[in-house]
Amino acid sequence: MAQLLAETADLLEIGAGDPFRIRSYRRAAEAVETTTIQLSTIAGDPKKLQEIPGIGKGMAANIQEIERAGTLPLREELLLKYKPTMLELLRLPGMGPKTVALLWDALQIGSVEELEAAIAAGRLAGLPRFGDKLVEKLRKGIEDYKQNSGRFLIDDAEIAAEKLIAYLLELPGFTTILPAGSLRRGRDTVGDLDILATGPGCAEDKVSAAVEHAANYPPAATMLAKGQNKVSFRLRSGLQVDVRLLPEGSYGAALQYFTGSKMHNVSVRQRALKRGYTLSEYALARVDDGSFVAGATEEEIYAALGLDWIPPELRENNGEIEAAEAHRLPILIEEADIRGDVHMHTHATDGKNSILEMAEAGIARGYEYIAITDHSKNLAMTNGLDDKRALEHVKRIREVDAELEGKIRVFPGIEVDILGDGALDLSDEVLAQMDVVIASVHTLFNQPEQQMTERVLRAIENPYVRILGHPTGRLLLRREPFQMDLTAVLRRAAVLGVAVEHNAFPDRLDLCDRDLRLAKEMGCRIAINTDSHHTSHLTKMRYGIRQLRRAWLSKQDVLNTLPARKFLAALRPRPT
Ligand code: DGT
Ligand code: CA
Ligand code: CA
Ligand code: ZN
Repeated sequence: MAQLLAETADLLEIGAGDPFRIRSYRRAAEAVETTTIQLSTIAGDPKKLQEIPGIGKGMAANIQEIERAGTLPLREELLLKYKPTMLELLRLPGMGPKTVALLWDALQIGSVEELEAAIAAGRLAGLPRFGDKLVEKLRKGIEDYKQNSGRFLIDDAEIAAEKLIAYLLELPGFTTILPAGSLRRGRDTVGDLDILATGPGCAEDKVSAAVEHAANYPPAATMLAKGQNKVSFRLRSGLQVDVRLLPEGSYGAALQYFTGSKMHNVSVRQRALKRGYTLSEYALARVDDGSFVAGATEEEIYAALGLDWIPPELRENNGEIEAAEAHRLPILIEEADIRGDVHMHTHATDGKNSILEMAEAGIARGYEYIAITDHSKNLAMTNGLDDKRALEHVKRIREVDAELEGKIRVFPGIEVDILGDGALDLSDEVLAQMDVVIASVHTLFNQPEQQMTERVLRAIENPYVRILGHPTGRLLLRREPFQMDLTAVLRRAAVLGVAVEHNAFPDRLDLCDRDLRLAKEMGCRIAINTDSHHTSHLTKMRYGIRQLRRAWLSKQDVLNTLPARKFLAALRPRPT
């Protein structure tokens, strides 16, 4: 819903529509995005809808229309006026509705392909505002976009999977339905969904009813294939889904096969062959007489091959098979091990909630501590804090901490900007008042590698910096990591005792799994944070946990599994 409303605002803006109207769509999109109320439960009640701040009478009607028809007539109308592909132009970095409007008015460019062709032909050169730099940025952006298109963020994929699974379970006869593939392995982005279902209703003589039920999934926008025990379709978002219905006896074999990764499966199959077995998506069987060995569960298949069961996050052919054989698989970190979240924002800057609300959300999750780390003034569009406001904020945080009487500890902190030359955005005297100083790059992402490396190295030399925030600056599917010698930065961070962050927000997820392994090898301390801008964001911790698990990390590798006092003591010591 939020996306449809935001897209409508974009399309109105491309058409230079009434600014008030545009703003009301944007506000509504934001309201829908952040409300904790499940809109489908109150969609029939315009009064209740209008109680949500940001939703007026007109927007309530729009929400009802979306709930009823799955889209918004105004959006469809505007798309017809331009081109349905217009919206994908907006996903390019540096592209806003005004630029899209300009390209459309001057050159009738309405898709990424057309823009690419126009750049290649040099047709942008004559346009006002399109200097060499911007054109080069767009060219690079198209390259990234094409590389990433067709993949989806892990939270979007998970939500789509959960909805589909809830729908499938409405038909009696299923006992287990799980996502396999990259989603089960916890990869940071997902290409398509592989959903595996089993139960008495999937037995050979009953499966056709289950296939029909799956094929009737209302959000399925395009049917791609309907077979005997398989249905494939595409959702409106473009995400492809393969649903497979399996008899109970081969569910484990199918789950193992479709979880992958391909390279893991190749190694496991070779191992099976060496032991006189064949492994397929149906069963583990003897080569000589084809007799059945195992198939109902993954555990019995791995056991028959002399292996401990391997957590899906490790199945990347990275040494997990050898470790499983030697009974040396790590005990991977779990979400329940996390005792605090130390990167989050409040409405003092660009967050949506108060200090107390964030603390209460932390209590609700069973945390022992949080840190409030708002932005600094360099990020003017977030209303970032200057020295004076930062000190006032510390005072308020301490007051809330005291009011809560130990129900949760609320540490004063800051996410201070690393300026272009590596200096920090706030004075040392102010940083000295904070328990958790996170230093992050938020601007000037395009510096050459050496300059960026020196910039970040200089920043972490500041003795008050305790955590390096989202260390690569990537935005999944939108922005590549900036150029930096990460190894050099991690090496120095380890020496200084500066912890590196894993940012659990699903469009960041940096350090990535590979870099987390590197950080551990270099002896770095690691903290995992959600970077929440809303109380509801604290739950995003789980996406980051998946990445830590993919990096083979255990509880003791991560600082914020420690109790409050030990956590503070494990951070880089304050200068004396
Ligand atoms: P994705 O969808 O690109 O994010 O990545 P996956 O890993 O979900 O890949 P997908 O959907 O193509 O296939 C799901 C799993 O099925 C894959 O991880 C392993 C298994 N699989 C698919 N095709 C093959 C194949 O040709 N050979 C083998 N050994 N396994 C395959
Ligand atoms: Ca997949
Ligand atoms: Ca697939
Ligand atoms: Zn940040």
